[in-house]
Amino acid sequence: MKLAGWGVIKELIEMSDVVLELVDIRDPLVTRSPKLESLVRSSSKQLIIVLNKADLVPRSVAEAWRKYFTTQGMNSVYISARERLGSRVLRNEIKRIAIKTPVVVLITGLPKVGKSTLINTLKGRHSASTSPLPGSPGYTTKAQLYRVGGNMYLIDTPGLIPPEGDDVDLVIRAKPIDEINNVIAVAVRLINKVIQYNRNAFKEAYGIDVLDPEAILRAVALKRGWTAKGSGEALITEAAKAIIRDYLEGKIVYYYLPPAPRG
Ligand SMILES: Nc1nc2c(ncn2[C@@H]2O[C@H](COP(=O)(O)OP(=O)(O)OP(=O)(O)O)[C@@H](O)[C@H]2O)c(=O)[nH]1
Ligand SMILES: [Mg+2]
Repeated sequence: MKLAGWGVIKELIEMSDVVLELVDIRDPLVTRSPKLESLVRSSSKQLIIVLNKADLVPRSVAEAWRKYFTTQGMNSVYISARERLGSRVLRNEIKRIAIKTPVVVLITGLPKVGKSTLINTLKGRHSASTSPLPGSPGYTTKAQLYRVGGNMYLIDTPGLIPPEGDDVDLVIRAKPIDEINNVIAVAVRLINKVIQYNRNAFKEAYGIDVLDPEAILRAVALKRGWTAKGSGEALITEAAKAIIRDYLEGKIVYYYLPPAPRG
């Protein structure tokens, strides 16, 4: 995993007409990027907040988040890239706000929000890679465009947003799991965050019916047979990594409702 940084994102934004900001619907407020949003605004391109992984939450919650963002004057849709749900709504929203045709679409988002999955969903089986659109500003860059519909092109390179912030969700997205420092402490933070919103999350994911983070780590290790030879002690470092991986892959579920509108 190489984090390309903001320079590349800026170039990609310049090539595009509509920018999709993918966020994880389990925690949209933490996985959105105010910095990306202000870059898009100042480049006068259009932005859609795409709430991905909507298969993990009740529809009413997905609706509440969509409303929350639209009330704030932002375009927003919810989808499940993995389950291929909502892509028609997304395409229609892109067409609705596009100020030119053909429209060039860029997918951006933090690591593991589902960018590659969405690119594949939109490409479908039939789309072919095309050379850069003649006359488009991206003509000189290396990025390829995929034709994903009559008048719609998708840039093949996602804009990878570097995670910046202290929330544990951002900490685990910032590095490959094997390079995370104090991985047990990080997993404990993650477990506590998840439990705060869903006391049953680890019961649902692993059938483990305890709430103490270290007990959860031990139980996951024992369940998977990860014990030290000789002592038989649970290898909780391995369990910590597994929980982080499972969280990023969407196997651990929680959600919360958007804040009430002010005023
Ligand atoms: N439940 C659920 N999981 C999803 C969805 N979309 C993607 N995922 C999972 O999320 C994980 C990350 O998806 P990717 O498409 O690789 O995400 P990415 O943004 O391309 O990640 P990087 O390339 O590492 O930045 C994978 O395990 C996917 O299966 C979705 O709609 N629902
Ligand atoms: Mg990817």
